[in-house]
This record gives sequence, structure tokens and C-alpha cells, in this order.
Amino acid sequence: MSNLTKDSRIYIAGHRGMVGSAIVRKLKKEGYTNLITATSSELDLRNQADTEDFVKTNRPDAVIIAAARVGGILANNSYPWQFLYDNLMIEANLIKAAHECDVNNLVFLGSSCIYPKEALQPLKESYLLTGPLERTNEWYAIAKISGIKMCQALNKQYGRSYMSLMPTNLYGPEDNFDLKTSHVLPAMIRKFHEATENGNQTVNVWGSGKPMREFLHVDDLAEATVFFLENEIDSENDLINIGTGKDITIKQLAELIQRITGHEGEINWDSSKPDGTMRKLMDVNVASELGWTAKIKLEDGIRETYRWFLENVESIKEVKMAD
Ligand code: GFB
Repeated sequence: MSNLTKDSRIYIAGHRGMVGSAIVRKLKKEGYTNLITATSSELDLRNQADTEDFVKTNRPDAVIIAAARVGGILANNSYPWQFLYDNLMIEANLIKAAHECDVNNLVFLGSSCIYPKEALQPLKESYLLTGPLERTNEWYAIAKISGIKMCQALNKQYGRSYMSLMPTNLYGPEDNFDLKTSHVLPAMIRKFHEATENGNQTVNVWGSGKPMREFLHVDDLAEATVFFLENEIDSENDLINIGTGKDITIKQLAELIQRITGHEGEINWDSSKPDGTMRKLMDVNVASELGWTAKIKLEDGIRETYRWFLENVESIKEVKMAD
């Protein structure tokens, strides 16, 4: 990556989602003036011809792939076809169009669920494809692994330097707060908030509370994306983990959010819902050796996200899939 100037043309695919909108905010803050975006009604990234036309017409100098079909454990488990097909098509169309239009800079965003379920912890980049995946999200994981491999194939065969960044579980403003499709952190913010409003009702949360998760504020990911876009990275590092290197149990997360929202009732664990993988802590040494580390502390990030939730509580959409 490199040779970008503040007037370089940067296409952010998925700019309305939590990740894409954070990247747009960060790029604007850094003074980039030529940002290219399209909503899903203007451009369906699953359509190859339309995606190629869009990239050809707009001639970006850089492409950031933040567009994806995303969701929490239940959505992943319930919609295997959409999570596999939509993500494969979005990535294949964008990566191919970028290559054919001779776009030099490309960042592909994935997820920590690409690593094997039983891999050693913390998860190093080199553990990719060393064992079976977690069943609740193997469809999404296989699509994201394919995106990494598409970038690596172009790097190997055509000398591209397309980069894949793998963030851990993300949260922040613009997250999906729909209780059926969301991830745990926004779901808990909403559940504890609503239970508190309704006289400290019991809060139902899923699984055993024992799994451990690492949480990264989306503004940290946006900073990492811009950092790796701007800095020339050795071709050996075309897959980089982006996380905090620290995790907590789901039970600890529930207690933290309970405290932040001021809830004074009981917590009930619904064991009919899946736990998913027991642990997926990122090894973040490669990113930190290259000069980037996460800055936002979990409690500060949750407080800020809760403020955003309160400001937007009326308009929070029922179902929000990234576009
Ligand atoms: O965040 P989450 O949905 O996804 O769930 P994953 C994390 C853990 O929180 C699981 C528990 O053990 C859930 O059972 N949990 C407790 C809850 N209460 C709730 C709740 O109210 N809602 C939700 N959603 N969970 C996803 C993958 O896995 O993480 C994706 O499915 C992707 O592919 C994403 O990798 C980052 O962390 O298990």
C-alpha cells in the first residue's frame, strides 16, 4: 500500500454499515477529499457486471471492502446460504474488478471466525486452514477465507499487494441492535436498557456465559484500516489480525453492561441458545510490530456506544444488514 495522496480516489464499499461508516469518518478526519460510495440500491455488489461497470467508471486508486452480509451467532446459524453466497459474490466481484481496473491499493476486511475452532490461543495468522471451523459460522468463515485467498492469489500471480485485515468481534455506533440478528454486545445493551426502563425486569441472555470474546471498537478498526492503507507493508504480511489482544467471558460482559446501563434486576441464561466457539482471542503481535495497536478501552467504548444508542433509540432499525 502507499502512493496515496489526500485527493486520491478511495472507494469504500459498504459505507452505510458500522465498519464502512467508521472508515469514512476516519478518512474525512485525515483530510481525504475524494471518497467514492454507493448505496445497495444504487449498486448491488452481488452483480458482477454492475460492479465492474461501477469500478471502471469511478476509477478508484484504492478500494476498501467493508461490504458484507454480517450478523451474530443466530443469524449465521439460520441463514447459511446468504452468509456464504452474498459474501462470496461481493468479494469476488470487487476484488476482480479492482484487479482488472489496475487498482493498486485494496484492503479486504474479514473476521476472527476464519480460524479453526480448536486452534491454539491466541490466534496467529499462520493458524489459517490448520483445522475444522466453528459450525455456527462456517459459511461466513469459508466466504471470508476465500476473499483472503483471492487477494493472495493476485499477489502471488500478478504482484499485487492486496491486504486482508481480520478484526475480532466489533462494536460501536451504527451497530445492528436487532435482537434476532445482532452480535452479543449491542444485543445486551438493548436488553439491559429495555429491562431497566421496564422496572428492572429479568434479562434473558444466551448460552452458558462461559465463552470468551475479544471486543474491538469500530473506530479502532477504522484507524487500523487507514494506517495499513497508508503504510507500505512487506508482502509477507498480507493477512493481519486486528484486535486488542484481551478477552473477557460473556458473563463478565453481561455484568459490565448491567453496571453501565444501571440495571438492578436478575440475569437469566438461556441454555437452549448456542455458545458458539469457546474462545477466539487474536494474537496482535504482527499489527503491533508494524506500528498499530488498539486504543479504546472496552468500558469507555461501551459507555460511548450506549450514549449513541440512547441518542438513536427511536430510529434504530429493526433489521440492518450491511450494504
Ligand atoms: O456475538 P455473537 O452473536 O457471535 O455471540 P459469535 C457471542 C456469544 O454471546 C455467544 C452469547 O456465546 C452467544 O451465545 N450471547 C449471550 C448472545 N447473549 C446473547 C444475545 O442476546 N445475542 C447474541 N447474539 N449473543 C459471530 C459469528 O460469532 O461473530 C460471525 O457468528 C462473526 O461469523 C462474528 O465471526 C464476529 O462471536 O459467536
